[in-house]
Amino acid sequence: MSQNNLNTSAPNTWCPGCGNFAILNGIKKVLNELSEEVCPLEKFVLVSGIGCHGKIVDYVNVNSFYSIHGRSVPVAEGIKMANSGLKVICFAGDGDAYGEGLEHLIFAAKRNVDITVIIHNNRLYSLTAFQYSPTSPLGFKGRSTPNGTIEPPLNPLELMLASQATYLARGSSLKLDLLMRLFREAIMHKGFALVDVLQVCVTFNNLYEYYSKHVYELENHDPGNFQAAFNAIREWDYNSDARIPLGVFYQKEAPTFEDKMMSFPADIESKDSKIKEFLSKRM
Ligand SMILES: Cc1ncc(C[n+]2csc(CCOP(=O)(O)OP(=O)(O)O)c2C)c(N)n1
Ligand code: SF4
Repeated sequence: MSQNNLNTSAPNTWCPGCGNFAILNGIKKVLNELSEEVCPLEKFVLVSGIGCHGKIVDYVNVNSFYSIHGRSVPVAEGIKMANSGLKVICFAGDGDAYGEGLEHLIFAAKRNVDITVIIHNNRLYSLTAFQYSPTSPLGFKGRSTPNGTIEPPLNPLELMLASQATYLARGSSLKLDLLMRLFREAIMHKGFALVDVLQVCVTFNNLYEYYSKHVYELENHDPGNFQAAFNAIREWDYNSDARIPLGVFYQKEAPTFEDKMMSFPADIESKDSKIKEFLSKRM
């Protein structure tokens, strides 16, 4: 079967050399493969927030929803709730998901909603032209912090592990093969999956050389081991000069929010008489 190039007629406005191109090319290849092996393209829905990253949904010829800044995760959750047969992939920026939309991310992970979240983590607000984000390193000089930030960065994977996410990985826009493997695995994972992609913004925060020197692929790591995942995630805190591990940190099987929703009516019925008794005493 010939591969659909999934191109659209929308002119691409990303800067030449932007790491978003690796994410775009990777997801198009993975969607093509999965549409041949797993489910047809019309079963996929892409959701994005607002930011440079958000434009990705304009460039992939698959059903999509352009949501608002910080709200792509709840929109993705809603789509999945309304039609659990769909495979929902959510693209968000670090400002988008780790800043304004952080509480949505935490609760989606805690619920284990069966969606895939791909973070274009360029470690700043790029569309609004160069402000610091939750993952910017300490001392980051941008337009809103000309003298450098005075707060340390958030380690989002550590927070996601504590929030009970069931698939956690880190990729890099410099390593396309690994990125595609992580996208494929995350989409196939049953439950909440997050891939944090170190996406180079060549215009405002060109970390190409830095990442080239520091990233390495995890080896002999057991993603089923929570403590090992925690240690590997803590190896680099988004600030230090430590080596930066890439790959799957954590994966576990757990019932999804949708599975539990399906069993909800039966449970509530069995508790119905107790609820009525409780209410009758208080009325
Ligand atoms: C509700 C809302 N809040 C804030 C904004 C302004 N805004 C648009 S994009 C953006 C930051 C984008 O940064 P990020 O999410 O990291 O994406 P990037 O542009 O770096 O891909 C902000 C603050 C908005 N459009 N809507
Ligand atoms: S400003 Fe940065 S993130 Fe936005 S398109 Fe240009 S290189 Fe990419």
